[in-house]
Amino acid sequence: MRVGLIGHRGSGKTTIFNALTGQRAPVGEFSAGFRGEIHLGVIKVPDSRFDRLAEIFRPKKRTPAEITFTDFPIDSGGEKAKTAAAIPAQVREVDAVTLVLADFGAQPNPVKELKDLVAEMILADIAIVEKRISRLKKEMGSETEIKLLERCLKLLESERGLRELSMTPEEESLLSGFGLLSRKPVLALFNTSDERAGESLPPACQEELRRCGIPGLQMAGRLEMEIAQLEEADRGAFLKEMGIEESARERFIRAAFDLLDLVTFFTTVSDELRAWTIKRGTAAKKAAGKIHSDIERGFIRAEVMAYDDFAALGSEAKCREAGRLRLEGKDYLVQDGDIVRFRFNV
Ligand SMILES: Nc1nc2c(ncn2[C@@H]2O[C@H](COP(=O)(O)OP(=O)(O)OP(=O)(O)O)[C@@H](O)[C@H]2O)c(=O)[nH]1
Ligand SMILES: [Mg+2]
Repeated sequence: MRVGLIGHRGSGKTTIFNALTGQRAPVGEFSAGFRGEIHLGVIKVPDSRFDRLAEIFRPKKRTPAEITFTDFPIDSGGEKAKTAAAIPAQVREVDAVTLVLADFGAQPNPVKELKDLVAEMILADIAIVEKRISRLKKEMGSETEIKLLERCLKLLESERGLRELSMTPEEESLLSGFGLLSRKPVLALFNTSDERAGESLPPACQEELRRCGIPGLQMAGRLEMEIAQLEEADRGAFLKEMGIEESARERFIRAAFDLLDLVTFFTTVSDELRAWTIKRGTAAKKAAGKIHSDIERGFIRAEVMAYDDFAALGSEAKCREAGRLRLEGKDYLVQDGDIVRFRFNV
């Protein structure tokens, strides 16, 4: 899963990026010379079920689920913010957006930053949708698509995100290529000062989040960055001393899975155990597309075992015997922990 970090100048994007990935990308005023640079970091998603499956299968290769974080240079909140150019085009390629909001320093106003960013994402989508509509009109393109895009435009112009639009799967796929920002899952991350580590979100923030339908979490970025940059051996003791139970990374992963409603399924193909992240409620055929578009296209059926059954019975043969190996069709909704083998034909 690709997660993009965006936020106002100096809101702590790179600090949070370091906290989540353990990297040492330059932060603060000294980072001025590095502005414009994109930072990329990959972390593995810890999962005790994955570890247990690895013990049972003893696969040659183990590929846990990963999250790739991208820290984008951005002009949000600055001059460009009043145009559609504030958010770089690459953000369209991520699966989920995290808004980093400064809630530290002399006069923080994270609620305003949140509102600005939501507005900027809408502005950027308006530009894309308008351009596409005028092109379709000029080239006598599909009426269906024009109608759909005009519906989108109307909503955007009333300052509402496309997340609110209910669409048929066909409409969904018409739009999927544009990477519309206001349709992406979003998480608001309030970056607080060290003293407020572990506190819950103030009511004003919670209210604004509710209003725009965005889930939020709080993190003391600078402190968490320092912890993440400690040597592995010192980290545990430090966390204990500070009374912190879970690192920023663990907390973020849990929040992301929870708030973005993600689940994990496992595959074991050619001696590789692999974990995949999908949205809860994804149909088997679409989940197959996560692995390869050929498997989606040529989907025949999925052979599924629930993790709990497999862990209890200990082998595929035992699952089969106990009637716990199921054959599922393309519309089966893949469940958290499913161990899946796709049958396909290309
Ligand atoms: N007190 C405090 N300071 C922070 C926190 N997070 C970031 N800062 C400070 O804010 C400044 C900017 O942090 P960066 O992480 O570089 O912010 P950024 O959003 O990446 O900035 P640009 O890339 O320039 O837009 C630095 O001086 C940080 O030390 C925090 O949680 N608490
Ligand atoms: Mg930065």
